[in-house]
Amino acid sequence: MLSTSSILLALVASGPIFVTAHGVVSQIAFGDVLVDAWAPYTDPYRSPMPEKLTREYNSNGPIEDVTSAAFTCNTNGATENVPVQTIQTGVKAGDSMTFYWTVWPDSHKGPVMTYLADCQGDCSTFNATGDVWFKIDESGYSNGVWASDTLIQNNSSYTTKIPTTIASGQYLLRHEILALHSASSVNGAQWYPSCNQINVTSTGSLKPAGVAIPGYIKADDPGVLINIYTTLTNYTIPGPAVIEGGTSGGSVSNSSASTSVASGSSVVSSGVAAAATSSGTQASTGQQISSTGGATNSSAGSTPSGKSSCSTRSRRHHHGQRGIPSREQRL
Ligand SMILES: [Cu+2]
Repeated sequence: MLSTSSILLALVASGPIFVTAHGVVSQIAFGDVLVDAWAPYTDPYRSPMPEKLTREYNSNGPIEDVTSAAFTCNTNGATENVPVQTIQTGVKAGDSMTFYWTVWPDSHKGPVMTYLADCQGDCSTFNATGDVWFKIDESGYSNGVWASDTLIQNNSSYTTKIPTTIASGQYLLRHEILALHSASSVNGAQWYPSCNQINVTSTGSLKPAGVAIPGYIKADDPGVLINIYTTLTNYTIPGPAVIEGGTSGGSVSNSSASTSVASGSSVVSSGVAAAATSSGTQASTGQQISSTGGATNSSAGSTPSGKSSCSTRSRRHHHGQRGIPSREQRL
């Protein structure tokens, strides 16, 4: 009893620290199907290790070198961007797609971007190098509000959709927040990408031209090397233009925003139960979203994956005392 109380007290006491940590996408809703994304601080230690639709990565910390292999799909130790062998989650083009981030720190202001890469067949054998990435959604800065601010207001979530213009097939889905709080020096901008293997059903036929990630984006691009603490008249979102049929601002800035938030709450609520009971087979079919509702911002951060992503490891990393070799040392 005493130890349980101590743990609870410790959790309560460390609450504010969670808010200052980095973040990850913990769950994704494709239409009415909710799937758990990779949880870097719990999934590697589960037995058997769950297989998710997300390509594995080992930290909720940022990527800061835009020339690094880790810039593609986040960092995973010696080998980055390792394909998931079996999981491709089915997605219908045009359905809503909501990324649930763990509690996102208010200080980490910046744009939100979403890309696809055509796996040219099976994503489990696709390495995603070369000019393969095209952008399907972006949201930057307008009227003093960053996309990250809006994300926080929307229960730490971001809603967009797969364009109906693209052809059916397997794609790698790359969603990221770029945090600009330290971006006034080169490689100070912090990228938080992750990649998910999905199988898209669409009536479209578009095969958009792509760019390389890493490669296309430079450390001194105007939207990357920037002091956001001055008065900004405009902001140039990094990367290529959004493709035909893609979206700007997701659906968070139009009339569907309130719907997204409302359904988002219930998704998170059911997600707690889903995460607690799933054992690695959930990603292929997903969990049906219940309509029980009642979740809040704080409950979003208290899902198992949300809690674990705000570990002391990340806080140490945040202050530059990373205990693992740098990407430069590893490459
Ligand atoms: Cu951070």
